[in-house]
Amino acid sequence: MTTKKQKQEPWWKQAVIYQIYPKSFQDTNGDGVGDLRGIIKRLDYLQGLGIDAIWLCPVYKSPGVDNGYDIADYEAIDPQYGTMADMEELISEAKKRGIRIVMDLVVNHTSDQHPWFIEARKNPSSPEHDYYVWADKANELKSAFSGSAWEYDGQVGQYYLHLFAKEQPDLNWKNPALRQKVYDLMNFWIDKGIGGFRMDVIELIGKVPEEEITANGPKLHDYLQEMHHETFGDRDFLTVGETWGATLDNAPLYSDPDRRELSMVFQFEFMELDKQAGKEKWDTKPLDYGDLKNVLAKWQKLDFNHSWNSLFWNNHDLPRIVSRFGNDQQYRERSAKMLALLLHGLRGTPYIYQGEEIGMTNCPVSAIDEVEDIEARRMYQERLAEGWKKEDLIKAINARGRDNARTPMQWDASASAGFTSGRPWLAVNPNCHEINVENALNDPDSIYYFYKKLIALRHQERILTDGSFELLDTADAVMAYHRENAEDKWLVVCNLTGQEQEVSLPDKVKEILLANGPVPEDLAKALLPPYAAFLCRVEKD
Ligand code: TEU
Ligand code: CA
Repeated sequence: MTTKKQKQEPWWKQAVIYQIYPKSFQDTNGDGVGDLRGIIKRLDYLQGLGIDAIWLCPVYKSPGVDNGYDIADYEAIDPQYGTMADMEELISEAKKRGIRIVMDLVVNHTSDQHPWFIEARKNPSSPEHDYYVWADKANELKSAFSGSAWEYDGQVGQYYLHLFAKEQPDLNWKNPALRQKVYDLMNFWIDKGIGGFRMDVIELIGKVPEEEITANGPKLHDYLQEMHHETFGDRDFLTVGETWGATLDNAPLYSDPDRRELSMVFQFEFMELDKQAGKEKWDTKPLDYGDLKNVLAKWQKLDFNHSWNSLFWNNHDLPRIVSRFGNDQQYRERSAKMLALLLHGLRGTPYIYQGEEIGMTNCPVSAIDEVEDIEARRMYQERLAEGWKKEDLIKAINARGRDNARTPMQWDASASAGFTSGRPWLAVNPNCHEINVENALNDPDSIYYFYKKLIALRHQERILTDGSFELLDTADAVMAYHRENAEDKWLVVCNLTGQEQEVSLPDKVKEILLANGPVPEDLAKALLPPYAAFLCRVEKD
């Protein structure tokens, strides 16, 4: 026998990650805000689901202008979430259950309350001044949260850059001392035993504001290679970059292991398909199913030996997928399962956003004072001033607003859905009486058990991780594909619509692995009910 050392595949290639928005997950002290003890309390639930890691949205000390994406101290826990001892307990209790904690790393910008920025403002000759981006004149750059990206500081007599809210000043990555500070804070967390970082808007750190370059600046990949070397490089660690501008061409730059940057990226191409070209996220258009298929299939063409991709439908910035691409009324369960299978059958690392596993839906509001999210509030003010009608803006917020994903997790049918004994910081979706974890756990046919099965398959069946992908020729309303490796061949068939659809497929079914309803006997001439979805092992040619 040879003892040739096999290069071990990183754990995250066969893993499923669960995203937690801590403010809305579980409150334990009745203040209406989720907390770390609440997450600890629900670890058994997450272990039951079978996930491998938690991506934890920011819990660092923060004034909360953008719910924690404005950090005032990277090495402290915000008191509303608990203490550093709670955080350490979360890491160790999760580890006992085979779950790693992936922290959100927000280092494109800080809070304006961060001591660096306070000093930078007070003392323009301090080293901290150059940790931020200053200019004598504002150019055309816009903030993602409406208006100019430049704010005049009277004390300094200059403008500072903020690609998000004015309370989120951008860091100046050109400054090597600043970069070292960031690596230090990363190592602080690595030493605490976390399992990875999700890197917020990481594609922006190479910005060249004076040339109005933001994403994909010329130094971006140099910085990421330096970061890898100075921090997590030798660790068994997951890193995923939030990269709205990722393309098939640049995804390998981030994620080719030989380049020593990140494990994988989040690409958002499929999230822009129901947006009018050249407009903003609020300017929607109906989804063309052919476009969705093409984009999903296109990303499966990535060279997975030299790059890696993530798979997701939801996060804390996006509307709920069952309300968006599915049907959150008559076919809620069926369409939620269809979307789950469509995505989890693909190659990449799947992410599940809290509540997705029970088919949580969007939560409409009727007036702007019910909206918490800074992005939606700023857009509303800006467009109102431009002459838009209130009802159109509320409609846009209900379709695309970030609060849709941020309503409290629905644990049971009690008044505040088991989220809090107090008054929740954001109203609970009234459908919690029907849609909740307790009901899902009691129903063997629930969306929850469908997700649980998909996660188990990801762990047991190599074909999901290494199998090739082939899109089958069908009408736009149906997506069908093969996954295949040396031993096995699988078929996924999904009716993307609420109407019956005909398909004709060449496969002979050997075994049905998962389905959201009956599977047609004869695939050569089959009629798929609304949102039908099934996964089969089929005969290899
Ligand atoms: O989001 C990046 C980002 O570009 C968002 O503004 C996004 O365009 C929008 O929300 C989509 O609807 C990240 C975080 O995920 C988000 O929560 C933060 O607000 C933002 O960065 C700033 O840190
Ligand atoms: Ca609390």
